[in-house]
Amino acid sequence: MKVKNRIILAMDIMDIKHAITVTEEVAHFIDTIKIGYPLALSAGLSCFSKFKENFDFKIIADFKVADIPSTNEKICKTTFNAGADAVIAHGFVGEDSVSACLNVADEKEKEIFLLTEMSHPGAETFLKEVSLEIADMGVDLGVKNFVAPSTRLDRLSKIRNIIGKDSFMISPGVGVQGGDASQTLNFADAVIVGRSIYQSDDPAGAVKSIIDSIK
Ligand code: NUP
Repeated sequence: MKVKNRIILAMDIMDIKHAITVTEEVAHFIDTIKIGYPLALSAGLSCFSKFKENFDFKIIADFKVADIPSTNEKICKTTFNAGADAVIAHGFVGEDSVSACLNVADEKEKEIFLLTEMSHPGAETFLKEVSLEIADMGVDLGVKNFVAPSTRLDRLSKIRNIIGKDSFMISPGVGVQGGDASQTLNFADAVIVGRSIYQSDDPAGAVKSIIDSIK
């Protein structure tokens, strides 16, 4: 996946009209959007097609899929059928659950992003212990796309070493959570940014200043 300006907009505004209005302001700079539970649960899965009608964007569904294989399969099928180009899946559930997501993605010619370590402080309690092994497992399974935190650059760097330079890595946590876009992009291929853009009085200006900071 190639991402324009190396910035993915995390659209967590929960009102679809407002979400589209704010996205319009930054649409010139962006070609990939991440939609998760906040908007999908408020507006329904039809929010994917609404975005597709309005923008020529790729959509990453951030559903952090983390169930038994047969349920993961159903979740991924429904999400891809609704128009998502990629789905984020959790790795801690193990090989069979991740494989179920990968199989559906292959069948539908879509993509899976494997979530390794998360960006919030609570991830240190449990997830950090296993995130490098999750990355390893992803490589063994043939996963091509990974998610890892911009808030812990040492971990981001370790995860990059495991997945190799040819894997694609996207990184949330820039801005409000404390991560720095430019430093993150030393390891990641693109940053995921939400509140610093969509809560700004000037979303386009906010995107521009990130672009300037990463040049
Ligand atoms: O580890 C993760 N951290 C994280 O923030 C994995 C995620 N998917 N996210 C998501 O990235 C989070 O749910 C939100 O949609 C986005 C970051 O948003 P913000 O902190 O820039 O507002």
